[in-house]
Amino acid sequence: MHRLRALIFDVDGTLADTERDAHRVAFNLAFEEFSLPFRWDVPTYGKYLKITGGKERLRGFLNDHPQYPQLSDAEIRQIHQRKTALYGEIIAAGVAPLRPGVARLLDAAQAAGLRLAIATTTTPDNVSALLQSTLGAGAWERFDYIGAGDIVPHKKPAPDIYQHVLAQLQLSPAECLALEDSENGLRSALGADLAVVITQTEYTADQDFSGALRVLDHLGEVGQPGTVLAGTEAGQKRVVDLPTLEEWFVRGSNRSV
Ligand code: XBP
Ligand code: MG
Repeated sequence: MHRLRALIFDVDGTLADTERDAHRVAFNLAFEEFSLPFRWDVPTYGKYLKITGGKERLRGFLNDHPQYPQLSDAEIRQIHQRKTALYGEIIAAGVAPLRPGVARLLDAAQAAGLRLAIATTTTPDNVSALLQSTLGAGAWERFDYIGAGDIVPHKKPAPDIYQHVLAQLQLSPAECLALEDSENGLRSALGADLAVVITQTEYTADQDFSGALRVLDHLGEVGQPGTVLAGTEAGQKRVVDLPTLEEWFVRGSNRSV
């Protein structure tokens, strides 16, 4: 049996609910600036969120809509670069607070000597903007390693980003726990042999989380517990702290979903 030695966090949807009111809005502002004849409403964005990576998402949308200008890879990169800058401005304005329990768990893990890491498909500048606006200066340094964006060729649901982060941490998957919000993230982490706890979002609530240790609405705070949504503990209220994660992790072979 292995001891839990690191927590690996996804970013969008897991650290903060960034997609609807930050990424989507930044894409639309960029589309406007580049005089593109389409915008992404909330349901449309939800549909294309299944394609991870902003550049890949835009390409996927254009493939489905031949009536719109078919942009070159260079044009998509340029639009995406502007979207990243706009996202940074939106996040700096404070629209995406950390989800319940995230700051509490980060503090507890560090106090207990666990290592922290990030595995995300989002652009590194976006991680930096979010950490800065929510946890302040120096937040990046709290993580032993931050794996983000195009650092690996294949984004989630491929396991590459988690395998890359594990290699950088020099830890085995049996020593780490991943925290995710989406099916793509879950598949990526499971593909790297990691145990996974899901905190779902409005956009991911109908997804298939089979194979996760637990699925909750959020990690909870004292006085505002999260709810386990599936499996043997379904309906239980939990403030997910480090002992809770360790218990789920150790009993991981007894997967409940
Ligand atoms: C979510 C994503 C990202 C963001 C947009 O990443 O798929 O593509 O939606 O960011 P995760 P970019 O849940 O792994 O954090 O436009 O920078 O790709
Ligand atoms: Mg996510």
